[in-house]
Amino acid sequence: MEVITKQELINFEKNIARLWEEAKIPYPVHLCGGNEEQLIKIFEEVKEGDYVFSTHRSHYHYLLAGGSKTNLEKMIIRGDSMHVFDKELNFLTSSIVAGIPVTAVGVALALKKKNSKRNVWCFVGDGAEDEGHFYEAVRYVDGYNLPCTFIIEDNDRSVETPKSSRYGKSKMIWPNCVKRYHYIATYPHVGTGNWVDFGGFKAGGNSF
Ligand SMILES: Cc1ncc(C[n+]2csc(CCOP(=O)(O)OP(=O)(O)O)c2C)c(N)n1
Ligand SMILES: [Mg+2]
Repeated sequence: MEVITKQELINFEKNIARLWEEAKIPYPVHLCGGNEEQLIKIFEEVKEGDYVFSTHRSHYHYLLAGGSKTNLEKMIIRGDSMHVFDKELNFLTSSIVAGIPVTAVGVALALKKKNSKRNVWCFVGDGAEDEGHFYEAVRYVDGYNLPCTFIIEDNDRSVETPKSSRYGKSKMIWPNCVKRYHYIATYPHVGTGNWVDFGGFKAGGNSF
């Protein structure tokens, strides 16, 4: 798989932000940022032919799964930032929070039945971690030992709300098929100010 660098990832999103600012993308876009190093490391384990399932914030996952920048930019410009799909790469997203784990489980079950060596990698945000659909998917994968790893991308935000406001001090202990990484998001958030001047790619007025 072609290796993409941290700087290339950042540059890609900066370019998308610029296109959005120039009103060349009249659709919602969820930028990535701040999690480049963690993702590059995780993707070292992803093998060609594996399935990668992502969320509304999928640009980095697609590029790291081997997707082409040109192809992704085209998809984003035509309004598909939240619906990135590539059959050749076994790459699929869902913009519904916690919508994708159930698909990941189904594919993992099929892979197991076929004695395939392929794995499923399913990314979710910490907001999706709150949802019942995620719990059900994890339980099934754990219970039937399916070839699926869930990765919680924990930026301590579901839109603008931190975990402490959502669930107090509650901390779930998940089985081994669930991994987590933490990051401080650097993308600008809608409603927090600085969409116009996203200078330095930091969220102005947003206290992460
Ligand atoms: C079922 C559903 N409810 C609400 C939304 C609106 N929504 C979009 S992103 C988001 C927050 C998701 O937070 P998280 O899963 O932590 O992902 P992050 O944006 O932090 O990467 C919400 C509620 C949605 N997409 N789907
Ligand atoms: Mg989050």
